[in-house]
Amino acid sequence: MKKCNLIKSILIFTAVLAITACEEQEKKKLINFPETNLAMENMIPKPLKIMASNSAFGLDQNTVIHTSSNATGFNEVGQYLSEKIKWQTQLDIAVNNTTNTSSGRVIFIHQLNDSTNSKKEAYELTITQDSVILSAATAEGAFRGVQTLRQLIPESSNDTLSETKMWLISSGKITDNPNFEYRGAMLDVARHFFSVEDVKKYIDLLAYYKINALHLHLTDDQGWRIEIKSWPKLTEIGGSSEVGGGPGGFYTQEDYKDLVAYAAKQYITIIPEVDMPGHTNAASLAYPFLNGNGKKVEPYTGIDVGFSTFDTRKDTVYAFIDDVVREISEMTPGPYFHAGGDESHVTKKKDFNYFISRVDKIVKKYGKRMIGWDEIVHADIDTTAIAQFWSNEENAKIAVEKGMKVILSPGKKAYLDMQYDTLSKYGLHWAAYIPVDTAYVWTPERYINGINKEHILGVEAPLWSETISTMEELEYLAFPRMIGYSELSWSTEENRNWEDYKIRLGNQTPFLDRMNVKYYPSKLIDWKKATLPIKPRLKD
Ligand code: TNX
Repeated sequence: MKKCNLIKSILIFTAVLAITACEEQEKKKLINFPETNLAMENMIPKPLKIMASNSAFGLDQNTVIHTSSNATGFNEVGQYLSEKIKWQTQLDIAVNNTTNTSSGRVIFIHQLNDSTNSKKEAYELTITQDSVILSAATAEGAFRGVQTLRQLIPESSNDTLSETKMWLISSGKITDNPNFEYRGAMLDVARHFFSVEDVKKYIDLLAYYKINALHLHLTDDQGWRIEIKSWPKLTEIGGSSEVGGGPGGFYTQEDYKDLVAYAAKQYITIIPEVDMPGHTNAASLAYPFLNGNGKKVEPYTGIDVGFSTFDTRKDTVYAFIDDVVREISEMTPGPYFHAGGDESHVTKKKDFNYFISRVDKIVKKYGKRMIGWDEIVHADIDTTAIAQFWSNEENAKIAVEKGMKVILSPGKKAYLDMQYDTLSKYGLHWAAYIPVDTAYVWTPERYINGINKEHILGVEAPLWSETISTMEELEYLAFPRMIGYSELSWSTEENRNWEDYKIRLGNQTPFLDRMNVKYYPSKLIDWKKATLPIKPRLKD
């Protein structure tokens, strides 16, 4: 019996020794982590606060993801992170797997039960040697935090640290919250049509940079791109043309719902735009009673603007608009409906204002808040409507005087369809040439005298498509400038700095290349072609 006890004790002692030795070895490995600096990582947009603790979390095949149970949407955010980690590193990381007994390191996506925290996109990321804790009050906040975490995973693993591949994530703490609640991109699918697949790729790219609104310019003189069941000729006739005479195209209602749902999974709100009373040639071609310019309606495939208008004095026109707004609103969970209102050069001023105020009421009837290009401010509209400033500063000031909020899309700074310079392959230059630095170096909070942060809902970068018809051409104009607009709308003024930004931008190449993005390789940026694994800094 005694002998038996002795053997038992020896065995336990040996086991303890073995475990301690293992732990020592593990610790040694940790000690040998290279010194990191979280504050120097290539995050875009730059987070609000970063505190580096100079060590690292080793992401490897034993890492697991846990999410708060019963927290709406958190499990999905965990699954999304796992998919993205797999896509980048090939690691299969289990999410909320209760049968997994491995003692690997943990990424915990945790819901903060702080009812006083009204910042729905805020998050905190605490990275230590043993764990990554991502805390947020909402799944949306967690999703934004996941983008930051993705940006911290290095391109290559560090194989010298352990037998298994390990991706070292710099340690420290990030506290983050957006500067502006609206951070948008606009895509013109009317001048040239872009497929559901193309738009989904754009959404994936936008989500990585924490953009939360995608405004789709669905109708214009050259094409009508959204199926309206009660007015089928809109797409049968109006959908079959585009700039330059190509075949056009349109989204069925199923396509549109698919896009809305795809964007919603990445916490991006789709904002549908039906541009009116101008920019309506395609609609009037399908239903000539809508036309108000007194001319015979012909198909239009050029790029002039300002020649078309709805007839603003016919009740049947408003009955038509009622159907269009109703059908689109029913498929759009987001709070906004964009009614256009730009460049209605052949609509009399008083007719224009009458039109906009009637459309505002229709939009409200279907539970949406109207957004319109800055010309709408002259109409008698509710102050909950939003003016999208693009060219006329006086209009933006009137909006603010009326108590309306403003979205900033200055043509000279934020138009993605402006050429980079005289050599640019695509784009226009009526507002300006916009090189990559000009696109970034401006201050939304002080762009228009008297319009301050409190008046600004956010920033949006429109991409008009007169000169582009393929995804490659879209990418050439949108990237890298769109990445700068993400920082201009998410990060605070103190955290924005061109010299610092351009280095981080140059380091986006692994991601952009992996996404197969044909960005414009501006000479202002030192594009990093390959990232080498970090060399461990051995202490002994
Ligand atoms: C102006 S910006 C327009 C669009 C054109 C764009 C081309 C605005 C509200 N209207 O119709 O596509 O310029 O840059």
